[in-house]
Amino acid sequence: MTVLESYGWTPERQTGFEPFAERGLLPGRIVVQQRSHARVMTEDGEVTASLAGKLAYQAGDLDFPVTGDWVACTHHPGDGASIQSVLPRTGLFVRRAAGQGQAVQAVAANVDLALLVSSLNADLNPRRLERYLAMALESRVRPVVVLTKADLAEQGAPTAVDMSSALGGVEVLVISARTGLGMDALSARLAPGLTAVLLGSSGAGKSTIVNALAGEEKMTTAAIRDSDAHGRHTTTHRELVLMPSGALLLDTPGMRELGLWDAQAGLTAAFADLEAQLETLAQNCRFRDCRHGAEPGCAVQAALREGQLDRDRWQSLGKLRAELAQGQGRQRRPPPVKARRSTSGRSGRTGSNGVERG
Ligand SMILES: Nc1nc2c(ncn2[C@@H]2O[C@H](COP(=O)(O)OP(=O)(O)OP(=O)(O)O)[C@@H](O)[C@H]2O)c(=O)[nH]1
Ligand SMILES: [Mg+2]
Ligand SMILES: [Zn+2]
Repeated sequence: MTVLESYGWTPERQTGFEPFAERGLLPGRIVVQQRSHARVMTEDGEVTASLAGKLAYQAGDLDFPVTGDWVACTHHPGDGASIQSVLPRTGLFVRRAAGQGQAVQAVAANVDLALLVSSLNADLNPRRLERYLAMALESRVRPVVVLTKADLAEQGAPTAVDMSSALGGVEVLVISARTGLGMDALSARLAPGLTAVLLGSSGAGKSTIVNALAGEEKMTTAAIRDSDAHGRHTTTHRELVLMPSGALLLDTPGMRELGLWDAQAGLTAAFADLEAQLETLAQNCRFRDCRHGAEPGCAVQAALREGQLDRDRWQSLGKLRAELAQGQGRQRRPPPVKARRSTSGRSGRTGSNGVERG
């Protein structure tokens, strides 16, 4: 197997590359992208490449090369390498740029699987996982939730089954990179040539997973703070690492602010079961345009009271929807879930319009 093949190069990619090869360019895969240059794996080994001026100038946010991208470069030994073009992508993980409203950023390219990593210690937060899940689904990258540090889990910590049902049925693995628990099950998801991006908050244990699967210290790791169990933002760049098994892991820094961009599609998929339940319940609200707030005869509120509807998930769906509506510059709708069979337009009042069912 050639170096490039071990990084996921395929005969299809080789065919698509012909026009570039005719121009004397070399294919390569970005293993680390920094501001002005990148480390690129080529058939000649790893080279440091600058970005061709026209590319840097022409590129919109999403076209800009990122870790995991396949690129066409010039390479003149002694003269350095220069990235001329980004080759077509088979999967792009995106997020909204921190604090910038709507700007969308590419996180990682040519990704097949997203490992959403969360620690089973004090920092476990299903609501945050829901956001990563919405991102993965919007990016059309298959998610697997990885709950790590099982050796530190206290009694009563959620099981894989609990967590999976809290997250609408997504696959959940429980592991410990320290004791090796569950690492075989994780390895089994990582076929040779497959690229998996690791996402999760700082200190969750992403780089430790890379090192455990690599069998050596590829990435620097650091202890979390005692005071609040938060990480120290140890990993500062995104890096693609080839595992001895042949899989590729793309380690990322814990995100400071997890923005949602136009995640409507992802959101819908992450909450599909809840949406279906709400739709059915809403048929039984007294008012057809019930906003499921303080209206009398609201079936949604009744289901919440009786515990048939998960209040945490219902609230987090509402928050995510509000955030999305705001991010898209749309009018913010105050209630978490709007009525499906509203008959009248918006009246400006906050309650229902008082349209009782006939
Ligand atoms: N006990 C235990 N500790 C772990 C486990 N996995 C990671 N840790 C520890 O958790 C701390 C943070 O791990 P990192 O791998 O650096 O976390 P990270 O997610 O890469 O963090 P950033 O790079 O800051 O985003 C380190 O002290 C690890 O040794 C585990 O399975 N069990
Ligand atoms: Mg790290
Ligand atoms: Zn209602």
